[in-house]
Amino acid sequence: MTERPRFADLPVRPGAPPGSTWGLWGDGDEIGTLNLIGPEEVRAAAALVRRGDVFSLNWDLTQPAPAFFGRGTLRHTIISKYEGVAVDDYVDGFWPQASSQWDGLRHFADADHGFYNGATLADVTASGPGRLGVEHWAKRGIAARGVLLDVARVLEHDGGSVDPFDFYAIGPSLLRRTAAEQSVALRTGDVLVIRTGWIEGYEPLGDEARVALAEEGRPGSPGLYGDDVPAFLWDTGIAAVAADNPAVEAGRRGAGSDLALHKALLARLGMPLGELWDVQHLARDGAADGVYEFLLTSAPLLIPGGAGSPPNVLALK
Ligand code: UVW
Repeated sequence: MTERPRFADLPVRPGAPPGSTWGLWGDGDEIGTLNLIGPEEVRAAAALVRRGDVFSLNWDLTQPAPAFFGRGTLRHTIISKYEGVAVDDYVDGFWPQASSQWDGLRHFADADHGFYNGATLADVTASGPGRLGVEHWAKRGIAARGVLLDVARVLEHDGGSVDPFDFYAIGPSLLRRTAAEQSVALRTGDVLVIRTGWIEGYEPLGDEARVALAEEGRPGSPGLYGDDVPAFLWDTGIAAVAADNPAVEAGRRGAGSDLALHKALLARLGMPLGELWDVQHLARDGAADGVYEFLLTSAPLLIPGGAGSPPNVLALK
């Protein structure tokens, strides 16, 4: 691609929804803003591995329990065979979007215009491999520069404590401020990872509180919010955005959210959303060494026609 249009100049395809990248990478494009990560970005990201430390950002696949949004919790069975000299196992009730996940391009539509690049509900519900299936990401894999913005830490330093289960809007100004305080700049092709402190809030909860949270429908949480978020992410060149909360975007306790950013980011921009990523160790390391950029690798599962996948995501510093 020669020059990336500004958000204000989108769409490039006549008739496509406002703020959409539809047609920019061709009518048959399957990977959306992952197109922003080219060989040059991957090489530069690889150079960020200096110490050789590896951080997994994958949460326990059985968490949260109970799962949110009517999803199920994975059940694991282990069996011994061949008279005890071998062990096999299998899982039931595996919902690829129940724990740490990528929301794929099949996951969410613009109610008036359809799925990314104009795909229809029939296109994305056809079984087997097909349009916008997560297999397209799985086959290429994801390697990029990752940047952690530890918004929760900045807010804690302000002396304010943010309730991990209530609405708190994180918009461009707070992201810019966090980046400035961490002395890190965002660049084209980056995977932006945001820490809200949600998982640290969730893990100590007892069964009753967990059930109550799951029954709220959409749990409250701090997260991205605002009409200016899509333009900020696109004009900054962000290839994908992830957070440690259930939906990347902020949710109101009880009422949830209208998922406006799912529509604007997934359906219109074609931008992958990573949810429930466990960034606790990475955040502690960033606080200790002041380095918030790293090589990020992710190998989504090759689920033909999948709407999402665990990210299998690593950060290497
Ligand atoms: C829903 O689909 C409601 O949630 P999410 O994309 O956040 O997993």
